[in-house]
Amino acid sequence: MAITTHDTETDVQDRAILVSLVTDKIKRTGIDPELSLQELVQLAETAGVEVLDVLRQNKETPDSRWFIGKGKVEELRMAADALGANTAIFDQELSGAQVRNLEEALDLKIIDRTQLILDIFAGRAKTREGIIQVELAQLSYLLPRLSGQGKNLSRLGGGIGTRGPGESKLETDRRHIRDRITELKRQLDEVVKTRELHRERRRKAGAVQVALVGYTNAGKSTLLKQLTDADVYIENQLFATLDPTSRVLELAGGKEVVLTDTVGFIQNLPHDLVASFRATLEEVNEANLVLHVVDASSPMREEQMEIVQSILQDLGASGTPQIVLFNKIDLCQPVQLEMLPTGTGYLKISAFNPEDLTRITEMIADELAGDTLNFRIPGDRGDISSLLYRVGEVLETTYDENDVLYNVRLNKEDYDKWGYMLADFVDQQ
Ligand SMILES: Nc1nc2c(ncn2[C@@H]2O[C@H](COP(=O)(O)OP(=O)(O)OP(=O)(O)O)[C@@H](O)[C@H]2O)c(=O)[nH]1
Ligand SMILES: [Mg+2]
Repeated sequence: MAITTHDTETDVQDRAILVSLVTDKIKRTGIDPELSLQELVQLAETAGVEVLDVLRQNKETPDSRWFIGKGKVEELRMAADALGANTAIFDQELSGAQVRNLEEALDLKIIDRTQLILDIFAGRAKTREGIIQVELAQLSYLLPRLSGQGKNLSRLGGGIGTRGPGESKLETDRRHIRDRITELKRQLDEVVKTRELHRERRRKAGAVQVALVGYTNAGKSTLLKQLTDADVYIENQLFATLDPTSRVLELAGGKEVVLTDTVGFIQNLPHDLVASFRATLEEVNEANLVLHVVDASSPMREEQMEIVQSILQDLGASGTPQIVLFNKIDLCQPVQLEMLPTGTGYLKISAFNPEDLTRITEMIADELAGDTLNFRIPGDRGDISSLLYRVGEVLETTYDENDVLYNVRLNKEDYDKWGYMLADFVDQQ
């Protein structure tokens, strides 16, 4: 993707120069700094920022005072003057002192990747839960950056545009922010309890949960919409979805599952955000099956898949059965298609191809269907027979003297749940 710039100018728009510092430490992470920078451009544009230019520097370690080297600070000042920038956005996380020093030296608004992501989330939050979680993440990010901030406090919290925690909330001191954090956590606890009640109800109703997860912009919401006609927000931008949306999906064969769309993941997802969004992300933990949606056309496909897997691991959901959906194959080059892994658990799809949608529901049905087992039930154990009909799908019934032989399809969860009653009746031959 080319670095895009815009010519249109509005009064309120942030006009930014992006800055990337590649240190030895970053090189060791294996993340391509150029791809990361491309992503930063997308993030900035998503936040409504006009990207004017990009500056890069290679340096063993960051400068403790300026983050970038002194000479680069000068270069940034000249570029900002020449292009009329009012903001500099750094691709790596800055300390509070570095932000302050740069702001004073350059008279530019200084923002780092984390703050930019938090700003985008702030603009997206719609539900009470989402709004509380974002503010909590913003304040947690801000708090350690306030030391010695004095009167400049409100300036730091400004963020992109007029969003962010807002000046009114930040004009007081750290103690007030701590109080606010405590209050937000209390409110969040309440909302979380309500969410847990809903979840509990769904669990009791025996609903099978399927979660759409994946890197931001992979096509999760598009798939939810295509599969269930849900009226959800879809945009070619990062973090279009913030709050989980659930819809009933009917599978081939008539079985129904609850399909949930979730917030997209991204590399270096701010830690405060993950912590604050734990309740929302727990929807993923509850899932019986994870549909991992991948943008197969992305040059960062492999890195993105790894990032998603590591976040799933952090959430404790790495053991949940998973189907990988390689989406957007209509945008793939032939060579990209060839490189995609094949086999069970993988599907190559386009969200807009109805045949692929059918293949998805078939694969979900297969995955949830589980294995078939043979049971031998004595004629006087009608209780066990009816349990089999209730929890499994009886495929075949035959009679052998006083016993009834059943061939039953039973998924793993139901077998785990009812095994203590059924195990004695499994027919080994
Ligand atoms: N060409 C093509 N575009 C697709 C396909 N699936 C989704 N898109 C487009 O990709 C963009 C992102 O789709 P979304 O469904 O919003 O992606 P998401 O994964 O929900 O993204 P976030 O909510 O931001 O995490 C939209 O412009 C979709 O129209 C596909 O199979 N082919
Ligand atoms: Mg979405």
